[in-house]
Amino acid sequence: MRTQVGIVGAGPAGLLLSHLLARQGIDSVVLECRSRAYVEQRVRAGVLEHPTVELLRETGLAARLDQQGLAHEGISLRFDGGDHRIDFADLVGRGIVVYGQQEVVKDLIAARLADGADIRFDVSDVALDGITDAPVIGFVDADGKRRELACDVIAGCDGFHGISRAAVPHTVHDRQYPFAWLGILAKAAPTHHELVYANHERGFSLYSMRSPEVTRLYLQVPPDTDAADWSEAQIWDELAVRLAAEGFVLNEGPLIEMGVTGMRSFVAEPMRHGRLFLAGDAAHIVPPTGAKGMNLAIADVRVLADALAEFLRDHDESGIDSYSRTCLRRVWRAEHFSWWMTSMMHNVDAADTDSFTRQLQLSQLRYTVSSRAAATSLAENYVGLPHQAAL
Ligand code: FAS
Ligand code: PHB
Repeated sequence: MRTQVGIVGAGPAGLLLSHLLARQGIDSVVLECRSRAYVEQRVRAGVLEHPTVELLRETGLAARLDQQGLAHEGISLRFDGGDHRIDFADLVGRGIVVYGQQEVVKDLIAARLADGADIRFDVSDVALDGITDAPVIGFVDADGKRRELACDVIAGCDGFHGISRAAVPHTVHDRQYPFAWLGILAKAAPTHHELVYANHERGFSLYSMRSPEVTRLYLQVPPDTDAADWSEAQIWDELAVRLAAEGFVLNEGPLIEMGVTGMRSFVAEPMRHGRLFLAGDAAHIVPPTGAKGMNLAIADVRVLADALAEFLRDHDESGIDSYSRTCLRRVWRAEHFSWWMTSMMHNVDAADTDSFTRQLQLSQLRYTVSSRAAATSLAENYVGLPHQAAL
């Protein structure tokens, strides 16, 4: 087999890269170790930044998003028993759209297959070779046949647990947090029209949603928590305590999905080695408090698609030479914002409610919601700095 770009991974990064390359006349093959059904039902991110929504619209991927996505013009920070709204529209003149990552993946797969793209699901034994000069991806196809895909470049879009990062000599920046998130998806109509981030002395909780029928909720839990440690009743009871506020009603309902997500800040530098380019979670991880994970993956592949098109079509290497440096400026901006939101919202030691750290947190929260300058800083980072911003 031969193609111009061999893409490992059919998550948001790999699928969008394939789409953006095709729009520039560059062909690719996407190799995915899971089934189509698995990647389309995997519940993960929920918030699309403004630049992400604009890019999906500009590239013909937003039909369902514009029908079903929930446009939001702000979020609330809940602490000291009260709500404090951050008004994105007033502060920065743009907002976000709440639309599940699995819906984005479904839209991308449908668009790529309608375009005749070669996406191989259920592959195994993926191995990268010749990445400095003549890349070849070895793999076993879904039908059990061993194959070799010769390509001009390889895009490692295989997520944090993929194989690509190991093939790049890299430096690691890694920070793990002393807590995790227990997330539930419930068949319960949302009772509030925007997201609520709550800092409670018992721990952080997040109120989100997916549709007029489905609520998405998270609880800060100890880092080694097993979802089986919590009964549904215990989850709803704890959410009711941490999200309590005047006039706020929490609708309960049957759980559709439940899982525990670890909290980690991770960056592998550089994001390129020879003809191998890393994008998305393969290169970096952020704690989900800033709703940046998937958006960062999309920002990476926007840069990578242009760089590879200039290289493969126009024989101009400037884009691939600056790829890692360009992406890492945005990566570190998102890493900082996600660390800042995580540090401000999570009560690190629920037993020590008067600690120095807690007083710092409360002061940061009070300042953020009372200063227009501080609120604007949160707003412009949360809705997403423009992809062309000099960071
Ligand atoms: P992905 O991990 O999405 O995709 C990588 C793909 O590569 C996968 O389909 C995988 O099966 C495949 N793959 C792996 N190894 C392979 C191999 N050897 N061969 C072939 N294919 C291979 N972000 C948020 O903004 N908000 C959230 O609430 C949030 N929640 C999350 C919850 C969980 C449990 C996880 C793991 C992540 C969460 N994220 C969240 C982050 C998430 O949205 C990622 O940022 C996003 O999926 C990144 O997209 P990709 O880089 O495409 O990686
Ligand atoms: C979600 O809706 O899943 C979500 C929203 C905001 C976050 C993280 C997750 O910061």
